Amino acid sequence: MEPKHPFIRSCLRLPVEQTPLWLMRQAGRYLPEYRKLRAQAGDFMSLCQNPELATEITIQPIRRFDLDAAILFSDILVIPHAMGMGLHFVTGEGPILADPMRQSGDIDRLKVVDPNVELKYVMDAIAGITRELAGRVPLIGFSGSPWTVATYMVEGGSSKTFSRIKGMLYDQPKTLHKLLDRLVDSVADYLNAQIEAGVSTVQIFDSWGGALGPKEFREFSLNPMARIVERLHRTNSKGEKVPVILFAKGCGQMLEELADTGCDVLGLDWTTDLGEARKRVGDRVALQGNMDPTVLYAQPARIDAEVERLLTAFGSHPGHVFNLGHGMSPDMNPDHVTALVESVHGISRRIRGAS
Ligand code: 1CP
Repeated sequence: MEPKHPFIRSCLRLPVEQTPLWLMRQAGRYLPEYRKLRAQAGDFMSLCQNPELATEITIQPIRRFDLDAAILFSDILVIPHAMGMGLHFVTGEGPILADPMRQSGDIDRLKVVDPNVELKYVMDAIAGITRELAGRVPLIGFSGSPWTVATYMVEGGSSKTFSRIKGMLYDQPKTLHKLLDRLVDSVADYLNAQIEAGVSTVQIFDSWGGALGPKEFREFSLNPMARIVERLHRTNSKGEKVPVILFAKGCGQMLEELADTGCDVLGLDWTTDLGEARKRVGDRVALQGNMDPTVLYAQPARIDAEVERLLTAFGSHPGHVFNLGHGMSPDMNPDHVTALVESVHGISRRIRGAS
């Protein structure tokens, strides 16, 4: 049976009347209703671990805007947390992971994760969200890529230089591979459990793939992601296809090789030209993206012009999911999101010739 939701249809390169969109970090601090719940919960991990609150936060942007997909409210760092690493979020500074991975013995101490045990709260949230959405829009599940999650586990938090993990990459490549192998298993099991729990699509975020040169990217980021894509269940229990999206930030030069992983959709950041990218990948994969998120700081008329430019660059072929090239920021104006959603739907209907 053919999927009916425009988002899933576009992921599978089936024709649609208007281009579907969702926004990375569409739930979060730019929404006053999120800030209210966040203040009540106290800390970010309490929100993630409470299925009722995670459900409510996932639905908030869907209530406010005519978006075509919801994304599970969680974080890529729940995996290291489930493996036994202490995790807390410091406002303004980001995540802090206790006792970072520095040598082989540290990796031996990590727990083997059963996603239906240590991450049961995520599966419960997925059940709650799918019940609440009742088929209105599909739900996207996600995980970080092994390389991106490993950067936090080795650095102990966010990094600008990646000095620890790149030191490990060049000095102790076997140790890094050992950690990445553990993460390939955990991420594949985790995403398959999300699919079993009811998500309609999964996205792998390789937010820091762009920190690597092409040779190192192939070995330490692309290869682990390809092994995960191979292991994912591409059909759910209802017999529906489950598209797989890879978003590798800063990796525009690797599109052909990313498409070779067998994923369905490639997420693009804003530094790649959308029209050129389409020419390069042809009909092999759908593309997702790629408006510079900072365009949302401009007035609605300027947002319209940028949407028109991007939709025209992609053209009327099937296989485009509109998105930002990276996540929303806390100081963005929700009214500009309303304008963006109207603009993408309205302009794409015209370009696709349906009105
Ligand atoms: O204080 C707060 O309220 C926490 C802010 C916040 C939020 C809203 C964090 C902390 N994570 C999230 C949610 C989140 N994280 C989602 C939810 C769904 C949605 O998109 O609406 C998703 C998909 C993520 C994924 C995530 N977390 C990524 C990959 C995507 C990306 O932005 O590149 C990364 C790198 C993280 C790590 C992380 N989580 C939070 C922070 C502050 C960071 C560090 C970012 C950095 O190192 O710069």
